[in-house]
Amino acid sequence: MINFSDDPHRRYNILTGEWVLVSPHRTKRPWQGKVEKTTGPSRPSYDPLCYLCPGNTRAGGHENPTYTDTFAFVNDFAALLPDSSDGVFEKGLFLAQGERGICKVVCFSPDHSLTLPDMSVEAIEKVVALWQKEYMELGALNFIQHVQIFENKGDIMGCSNPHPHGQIWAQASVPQEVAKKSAHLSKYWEAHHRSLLQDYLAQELEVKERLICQNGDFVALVPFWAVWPYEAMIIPRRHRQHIGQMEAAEKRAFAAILKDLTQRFDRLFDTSFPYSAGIHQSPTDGAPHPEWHFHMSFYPPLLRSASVKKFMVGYEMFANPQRDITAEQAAERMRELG
Ligand code: H2U
Repeated sequence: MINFSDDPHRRYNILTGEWVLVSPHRTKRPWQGKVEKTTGPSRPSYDPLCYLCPGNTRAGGHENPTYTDTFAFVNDFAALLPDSSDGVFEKGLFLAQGERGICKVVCFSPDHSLTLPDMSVEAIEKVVALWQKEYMELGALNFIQHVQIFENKGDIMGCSNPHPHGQIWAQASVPQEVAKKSAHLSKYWEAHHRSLLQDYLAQELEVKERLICQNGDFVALVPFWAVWPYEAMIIPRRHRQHIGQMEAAEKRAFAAILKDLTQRFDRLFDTSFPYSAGIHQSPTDGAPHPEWHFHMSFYPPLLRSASVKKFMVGYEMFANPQRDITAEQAAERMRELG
């Protein structure tokens, strides 16, 4: 039998089919590195030089409206374009495919000084409503098969501006992370006619070891197969394929658990916690996708303090991801921060 808190072992990710190496015995080794507390500089509510603040002119020359809650616009430096070629290039072993799409930037608040955990549940609910609207509208376009909603937060994650914002990339093909999950969700659906993630959630609720926080409609937990030290996932209790299916009360509950989880993150190392977060949900390719169960994942890089991050290098680049602190230990710390 494996002792999860002592023995090196591998854990399987049921959504992607990938493995993570867990080395819990290594958490007992001495740590001689720095542990710093970094409370970033406080920011004004309005920055005349910020390209996302209301009323300001963006780099592309467009002027932002004096928006009062949320605001979405087409990225002035979009990675995908709606009218580019979608032709295929194939010559010998060289294969390429033109990719069309639409990229948008979503401002969460007009207040430059805030981040999601600082915002009220009511204000976060408006962000959720905008995500729903964008998913439905972009997904309804004929050439769009997938809509990726995400937030990149913090300098350490390469975020270019502290103004609270996220992005949406909608495109003509289903990207590979989603395709992997689709394959595993489908296989389970075909075999059991049940949502894989709903059955996984039921098991997590029974053992309780990896739960962080929950409300009537959502559960936040550290997944069994977490790769990042404090990786987390928000899963709806009901089988919802995409965020467009959330009713008014669920929208409020989603906003509430987003606030609860991100506040805990900020308390963990007493810093505005950096992460990449994204919503995975049913592709918009016109197929019914009964297998899909939407969820939001948080991949935060920090390991030990506001300045000590985990590096995905060496063995992780060449073999497979590895972690020391177990998912159970991470979840326990996150629970205590409530
Ligand atoms: P990041 O902070 O995650 O880099 O996102 C900011 C996005 O805002 C980035 O994709 C876009 C950049 O292209 N942007 C504009 O669309 N207009 C601007 O005036 C500056 C930045």
